[in-house]
Amino acid sequence: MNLFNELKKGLEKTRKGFTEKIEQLVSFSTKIDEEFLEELEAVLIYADVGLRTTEKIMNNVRQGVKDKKINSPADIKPFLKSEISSLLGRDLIRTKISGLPTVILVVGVNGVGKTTTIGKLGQYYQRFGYKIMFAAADTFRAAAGEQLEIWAQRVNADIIRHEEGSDPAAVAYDALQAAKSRNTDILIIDTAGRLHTKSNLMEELKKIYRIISREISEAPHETLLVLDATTGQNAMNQAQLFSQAANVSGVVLTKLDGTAKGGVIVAIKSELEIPVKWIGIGEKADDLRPFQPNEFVEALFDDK
Ligand SMILES: Nc1nc2c(ncn2[C@@H]2O[C@H](COP(=O)(O)OP(=O)(O)O)[C@@H](O)[C@H]2O)c(=O)[nH]1
Ligand SMILES: [Mg+2]
Repeated sequence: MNLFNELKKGLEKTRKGFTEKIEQLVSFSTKIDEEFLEELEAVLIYADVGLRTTEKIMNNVRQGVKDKKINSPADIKPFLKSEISSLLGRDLIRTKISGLPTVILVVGVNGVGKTTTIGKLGQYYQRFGYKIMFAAADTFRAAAGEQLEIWAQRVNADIIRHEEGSDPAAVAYDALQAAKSRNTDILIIDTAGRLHTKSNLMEELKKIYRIISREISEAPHETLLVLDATTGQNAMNQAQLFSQAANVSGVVLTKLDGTAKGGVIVAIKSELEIPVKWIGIGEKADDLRPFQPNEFVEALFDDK
């Protein structure tokens, strides 16, 4: 299967819950009336496009009807496609790999897919011949370190790991020293995400952040916030929370394959000031993609 079809497959649930619902609505409607517009709004909300963004889109749809850009239900799909396309923007935003090492800090609550994403990032960058190191700064669960260790072996990355329960900032510090002395290109730091100790977690992240930028002033070059697409609007709240503790520079939206609520990506892009940089569409090493808005919209709306 080629990359585009794999992406389409990863978005299958959202295609069913969103694109196909729009197609059904269109095929059962003869004209655009208030009832049609209400049902369209419900489809957007169900797909977790978010209240504010849905309102914005619906205002444009109503305006489009007024301006006669939308004349029949059949005009809705192409109109929505171009609306969503313009909300998502066009640019692929890559992490610049420069300086030895480029430091990527990965944050987010438990279970969203941080460690898996780090493994997948390792797989992605390894293909370009970069020397990669992981730092297991989630020291709260032994399993987290073991999981990262397995990924490190699989993608041929170095790993710095301390005992369970040790200071995460110390792991980050050691990893930075090791990465500098071993000429590592990319150092990716895993962190813990226990939300029940919210303020501690945020303090801990700030401390890790301080240590990193003390050792390398431009670092972390990237702070990726991992959000689980299946949690829909909850992901939006997490984004707000984490932005306060760390200078989040990009979002990784995982588990798009497991949800019909993939519309959350539109809400993230249009309501937060943080770009989506990667999307996760499965559990395997290759199931992480740089987020390309154009390709995403094509895959979402493709009717073949
Ligand atoms: N289906 C699917 N599962 C994922 C994806 N990313 C991560 N997972 C799964 O989510 C679970 C939690 O991932 P983990 O990396 O341990 O989360 P962490 O606690 O944030 O480090 C694991 O079972 C992963 O395989 C994804 O894009 N799609
Ligand atoms: Mg983890």
